[in-house]
Amino acid sequence: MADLDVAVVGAGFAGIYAVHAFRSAGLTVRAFEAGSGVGGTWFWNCYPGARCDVESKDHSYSFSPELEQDWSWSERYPAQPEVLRYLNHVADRFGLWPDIQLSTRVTAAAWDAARGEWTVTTDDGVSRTARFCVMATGCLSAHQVPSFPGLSSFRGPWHHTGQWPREGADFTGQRVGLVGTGSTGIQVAPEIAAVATHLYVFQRTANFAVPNRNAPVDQESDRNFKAGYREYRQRARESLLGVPVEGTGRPALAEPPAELQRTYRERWQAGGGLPLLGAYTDLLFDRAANDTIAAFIRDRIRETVADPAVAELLCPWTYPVGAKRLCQSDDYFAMFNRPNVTLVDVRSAPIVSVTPDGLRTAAGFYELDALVFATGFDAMTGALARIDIRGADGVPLTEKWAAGPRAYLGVANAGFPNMFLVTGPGSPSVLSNMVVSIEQHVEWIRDCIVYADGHGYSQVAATDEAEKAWGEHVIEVAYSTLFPLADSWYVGANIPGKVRVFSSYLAGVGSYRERCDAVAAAGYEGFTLSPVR
Ligand code: N01
Repeated sequence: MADLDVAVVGAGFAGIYAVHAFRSAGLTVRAFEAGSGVGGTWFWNCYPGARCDVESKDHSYSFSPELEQDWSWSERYPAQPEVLRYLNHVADRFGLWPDIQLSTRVTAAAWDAARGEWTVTTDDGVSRTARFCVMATGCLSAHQVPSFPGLSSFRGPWHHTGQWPREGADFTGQRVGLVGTGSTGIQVAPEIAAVATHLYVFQRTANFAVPNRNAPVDQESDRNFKAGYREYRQRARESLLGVPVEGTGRPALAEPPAELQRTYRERWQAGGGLPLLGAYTDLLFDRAANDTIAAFIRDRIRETVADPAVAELLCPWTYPVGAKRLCQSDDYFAMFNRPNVTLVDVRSAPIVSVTPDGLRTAAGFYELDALVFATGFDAMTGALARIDIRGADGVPLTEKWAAGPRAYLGVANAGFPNMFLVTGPGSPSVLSNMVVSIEQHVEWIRDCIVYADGHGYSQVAATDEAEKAWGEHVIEVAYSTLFPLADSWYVGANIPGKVRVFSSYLAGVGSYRERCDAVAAAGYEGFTLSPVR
């Protein structure tokens, strides 16, 4: 008999809820977490300025109406320490700690066909068996440091934002180089600039960013909002992106120019990326429509940045707005008006090497005391690829995914029976409100296991045909949008040599949920369920 009903890998938003949900269904469960605390992405990304770009009322669990009512967020967009406090509170409140094993990295997971169970091995050298294995490993948890020649010779400290030192890093009085200007770089830069003698921002691709208009949450509006929280959550579940967004319902290209500008301005003033991207029905589908919002944002950059040459360099031109994650910051562009900040274009003159004293580009040398890499992640597949996962006949997952990741509904892999992925490739995942998607997946997986147990099945395995058809559908939907036009981590373009595959399902969390529910209602269509031998 297996040690556990379910082994869960990871204890971020997904793993924490998985422990609660599976346990509540009467299953024995243990989550293995590499970090010394829970939180996943919110544990590791403790760099200064780390903040969620989804509002706190959305970036929170909906499974417990009591939790939802009792917890009050202090800010519209929660900062990393507050999200971490929230997740620790959830673990306390639901008594999850006995079933979460911290500081334990899962190194391997192997399917034992004869016994019909997974053997999960951890870095303490211990192996446990489990009937089911649930990968709650996160989409953005394998950080990526570029292989610049000479990095090991650098005399000062260097940090990747995704592995930030828990004791913090003090840049007071230092010359700091920051590589990377995605969501993370844009958040950390103003914090470093506020204390450093000088900050050099090494930019390869300019990024669109919109204001947060972050503000404290006042108690009265919090009370009023919470009175309708259940209905709001339902709308979120049925929505496109897992956040209810009020659009105009009209295409931008049919809008009179003055009205278009008025709408963009209003939404820019209110803050947040989703209200802008959701303003018109064609913004993510038609390049000409998208150009209208791109031009609007470039104008705001020019308006904010005093030096016209710097402003031009900060203006993105090479991809549609939203096709890379739309960044959010209240102070990134204005930061370039500080005398102690220099923008360095490493598109025209790439980084050549790191020396003991600084960083060399094709055009010059920058003397530095510290280096910060906000260079992103091996997204979607990286965390799984770093575990030796072997399915039926010992086939490694990395081999199966050599031509790109595939998973039926983004939740199960053909050839890997009784293994489930939370927000895996082929599900809405990173192009949705992650917490909405996590809850939906965890509940669907729980129900599937309960169904199998209740009907005398010991094995649940996605079929090749179902997985293939789903993969084709995901790609077809993606290519009806503008998303594939960017060299983004959404397609794996940020990792040298990675196969380029668009791996998020873009038809919306509402219709995706319907599809998953229909699969379940049809007795898990697309899966083979095998009886207990
Ligand atoms: O990573 P990224 P991130 N030389 O991959 C540059 C979520 N998130 O950590 O664009 C020079 O987006 C790279 O340049 P380029 C969110 O979903 C959320 O910022 O490839 N530069 C790019 O500028 C987000 O999308 C929040 O040309 C190099 C940057 O590094 C995701 O995490 C906050 C380079 C990497 O950008 C990832 O964001 C933070 C090289 N060799 C993150 N290699 C919020 O909730 C890479 N770059 C707000």
